[in-house]
Amino acid sequence: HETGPTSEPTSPLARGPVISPPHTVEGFVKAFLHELNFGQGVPLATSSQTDQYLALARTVRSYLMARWLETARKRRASQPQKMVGYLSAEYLLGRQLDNALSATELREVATDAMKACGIDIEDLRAQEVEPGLGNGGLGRLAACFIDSLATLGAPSIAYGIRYEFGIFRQTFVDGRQVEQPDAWLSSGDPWGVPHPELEVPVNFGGHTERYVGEDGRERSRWVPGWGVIGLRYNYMVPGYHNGVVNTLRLWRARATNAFDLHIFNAGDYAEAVRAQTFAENISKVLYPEDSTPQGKELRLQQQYFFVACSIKDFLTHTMPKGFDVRELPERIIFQLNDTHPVIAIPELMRILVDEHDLEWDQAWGITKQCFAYTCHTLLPEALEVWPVSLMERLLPRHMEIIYRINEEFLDDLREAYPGDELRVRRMSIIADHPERSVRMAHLATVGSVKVNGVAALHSQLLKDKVLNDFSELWPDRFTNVTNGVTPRRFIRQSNPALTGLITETIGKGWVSDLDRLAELQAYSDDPEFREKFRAVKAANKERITDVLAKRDGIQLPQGHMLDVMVKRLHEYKRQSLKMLHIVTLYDRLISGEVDPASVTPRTVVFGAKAAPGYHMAKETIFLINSIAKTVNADPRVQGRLFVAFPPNYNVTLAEKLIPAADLSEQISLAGKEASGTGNMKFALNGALTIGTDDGANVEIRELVGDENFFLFGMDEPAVAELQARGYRPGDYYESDANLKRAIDLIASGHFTDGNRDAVSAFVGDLLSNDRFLALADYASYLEAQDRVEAAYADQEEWSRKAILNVARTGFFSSDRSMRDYIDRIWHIKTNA
Ligand code: F58
Repeated sequence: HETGPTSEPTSPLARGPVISPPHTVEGFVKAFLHELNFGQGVPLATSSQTDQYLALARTVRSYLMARWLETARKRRASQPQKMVGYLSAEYLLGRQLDNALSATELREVATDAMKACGIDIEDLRAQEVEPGLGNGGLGRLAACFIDSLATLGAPSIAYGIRYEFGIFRQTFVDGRQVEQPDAWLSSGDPWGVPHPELEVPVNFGGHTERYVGEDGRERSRWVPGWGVIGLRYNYMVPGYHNGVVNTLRLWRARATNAFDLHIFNAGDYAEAVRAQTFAENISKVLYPEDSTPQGKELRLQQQYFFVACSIKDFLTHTMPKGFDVRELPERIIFQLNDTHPVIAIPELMRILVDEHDLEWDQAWGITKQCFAYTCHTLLPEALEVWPVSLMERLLPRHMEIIYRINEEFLDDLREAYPGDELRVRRMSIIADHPERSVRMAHLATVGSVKVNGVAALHSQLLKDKVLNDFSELWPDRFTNVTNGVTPRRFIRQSNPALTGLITETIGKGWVSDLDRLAELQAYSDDPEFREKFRAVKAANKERITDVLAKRDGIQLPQGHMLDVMVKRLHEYKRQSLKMLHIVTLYDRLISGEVDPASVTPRTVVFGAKAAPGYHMAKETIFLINSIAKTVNADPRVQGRLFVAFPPNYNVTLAEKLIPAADLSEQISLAGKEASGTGNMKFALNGALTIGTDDGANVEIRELVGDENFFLFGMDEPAVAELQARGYRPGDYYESDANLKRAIDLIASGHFTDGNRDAVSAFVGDLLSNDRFLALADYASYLEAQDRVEAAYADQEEWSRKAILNVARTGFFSSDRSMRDYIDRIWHIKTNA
């Protein structure tokens, strides 16, 4: 597909450019009706909205496809050229239609074309089910990055897994989370282009055997036990207004024919079908764990499956036939999105040594240059390890290769640090305790040109703590690339009102050059601009009010400050701290301690999914829902405090919610949130942040200025010091009257219909454990929230701060992140 035909085409048609359907209403209507009639097989008159949506999506796809083919043709013509291969187990894409329409400048044409067919395009837009092929920040980051790579015209290809079921759909039953399967493919996959004819075999299991090669050298060979087939699905990734369309290639697993045939011939039909299911399970479902990966065998199968398909695909389809693998470092750099694809390192070694007959040293020299690794965490329990026993059973040849990589690495270490056996053991790729296992982060670090963290503080802590031994050995290998978000989706598409205001003020170049937002600074003192800016916020609040009413039957009160905390539910993110704040606000109102007329009316919106097996997180969800129910029903706080927790927070909801927010909650314990990317989206949409000195909050505050950010809580060194001293949450409870009242009110069963048992586990943990020090930061948080309230009372000043947040956060464009990777890690050339 990327590689051309082997002989010169004879027909003149084969030499001409690809013909796109015309960019006119008429042309679009024609293409649409063609898809509807001959693709869906229905006439317009009797077509359903699903038919119409699918035909519309396929029509837009055909425009993309023309550009995709053209992009590929140009790339072929400019070879050899170094590319980046982005390897990620997750892509949290969000809906595709809007993005494709605006990238290709087809929005008006498509809207008018639908109108000509008697269809409101808005109705069709609502039909799209977002592909939720990711858990949270890491998956959404990958989606932002591929958008930016296309917009920068970077020669790149992204690889991942086409999960049949993405992140679960969250529902609440009696306030408790219940997970439903996300059957995103059930009404078709109009954006995917399948290529079932291009099968990639992937092997597993079996054993290795030694043999002597023709050259007299002793070698190892893998005799696999079983295998599956990888099927290719291409998704098009359009750049913004630049004609480039890149590829996201997702793999689906299918049983091998040979496997089936063998069993069919043995006459066991049922067993053959079972084998099929077994193979297809590999791409069946996204693991819904966030932050703490589960060491499940199927997960390792998924990882190897997509990595093996991707490397094979790159070598055989993207590289020209007969190219010399010794040139690989000049042709590709694979970016490892966390440790999930790290098995790619021994896989490339296996291909070079076993299949291309390279000497070990030469193969290792090449392999080390072909990878770079991004770490997304600081939680020690989140660093992936795989039991050696499992690795040996599933990937015996890879285990051998890992052993040899480790052996040579440890030899080097003993030379560099004679006598320091403790250090050698700490750094080893193989851990001995509590179980012999492979430390994937160590393997990644040893096998990569660069290792990066995702925000300045995080990268520093990686060097100083998590991978300290490695950074001492190889200081130049470590670097930082601060995360970013795509302004196309998270401003232009999600906030058309703000987009209009910015464009009428500074022109439209900012969408692909976000630093230009700085030009808005001059307007922060302009009363007229402030007025318009407030009108944008008000309109976005109206919009989210409509969305939540329709989507969930939630009636948001009007005229409130909108205080939003949306992210995965995790103890380190401290939704519990936010809860304590709400209880305190509520308590102040019902106790008569404050005059209701004097407090700023506030609506708190939560959005959060908990990993299905994460008990404490699920208890927290139940408690938030319980508090919401009680608070919202209490006439004493009506019009002053409201709590909303719409279920199933996803990209589609984020796009409506974030632009409406006044206050962005980024309250993780310092040193635990690697970066955060929601924090960037809120600031860019004119919300002020209340946050700790953590992750990218640090950089946001530096850029927007202390006076435009509500900082609270301990910083990382203070946290470390307190933990070293011995943290005792009970002390804070005893000594802080506000805190005691809030916790006592929860413990009394006030929010759970008098049921104390329903909250005892949560309260017990808070008082005796509180792993993420929520109680220690409570007083400081409360004080910061009081500052927020005072600031919000002065709407002119608040507007100024909000405008400055927008104007000063252009740095957080994922275009800038991608340029950082390109310049400092990948060293590739862009052609746009
Ligand atoms: C997130 N990690 C970080 N992991 O928590 C966040 O601070 C950062 O902004 C973001 O990455 C992007 O760099 C994250 O989302 C996961 O979801 C993994 C999924 C697979 C299991 C382990 C966690």
